[in-house]
Amino acid sequence: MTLRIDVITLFPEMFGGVLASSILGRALREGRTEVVLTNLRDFAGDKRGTVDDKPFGGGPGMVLLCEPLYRAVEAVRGQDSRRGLVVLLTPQGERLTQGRVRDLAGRERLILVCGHYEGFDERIRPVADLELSVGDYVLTGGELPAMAVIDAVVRLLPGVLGAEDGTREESFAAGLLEYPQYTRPREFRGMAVPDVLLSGNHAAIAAWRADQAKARTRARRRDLLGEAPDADG
Ligand code: 4GX
Repeated sequence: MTLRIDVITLFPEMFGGVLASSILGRALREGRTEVVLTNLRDFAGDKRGTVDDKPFGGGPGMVLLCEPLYRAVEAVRGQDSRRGLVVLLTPQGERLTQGRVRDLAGRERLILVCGHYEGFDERIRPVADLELSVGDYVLTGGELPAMAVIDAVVRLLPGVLGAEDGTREESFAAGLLEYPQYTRPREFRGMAVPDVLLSGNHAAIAAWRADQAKARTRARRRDLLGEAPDADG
């Protein structure tokens, strides 16, 4: 059974280019997954399509209403017998990692909920099985995070990438950054390709790459090695 991904959003048109292009576009055309977009506006309680209101207690900005969102989640749920994991995109969520991406890719159905505006009514939280954040910065809505989740998940589905890329994913599974890569020309603006890569010695190449991956991870992302990050973060 192929993974079904539902997206509940006020801006379904934002997804068009991303879902039609490149690897994601091909995966969808080949039926390796299915993405169903649902407009939250369709679940407003009035003809004007109201989905937000001013916060009780005052303060700036608008707050997403619970009722349209619960109606949308329940309607979307009913479109398929698989229950689906409801994922809310928010900076307050668990930071997305490749490990979580692997977990999501193994499920039968995901329901991604994208909020807009400054915030949402706190009572929306229980509708979600999981809250995810794509990083510690503030976006205008959950759509770009949802696209990041879709992209990262779909590339792991069977048949989406070649066998070669499948192995590359394992290097990140090992918790390291990628080793440096080169292609032609052998020299570009005074920068030469390391001799070992032209040596034809596959064992030496593998050792060099392992070494580079480790050194680069230590220099740039010590946290991935389970060590404290340095003073620069
Ligand atoms: N990683 N944002 C969420 C707020 C919001 C409003 C209504 C739900 C309902 C973000 C991030 C992120 C901006 C998405 C604020 N949420 N999401 N939105 N970083 O910045 O995931």
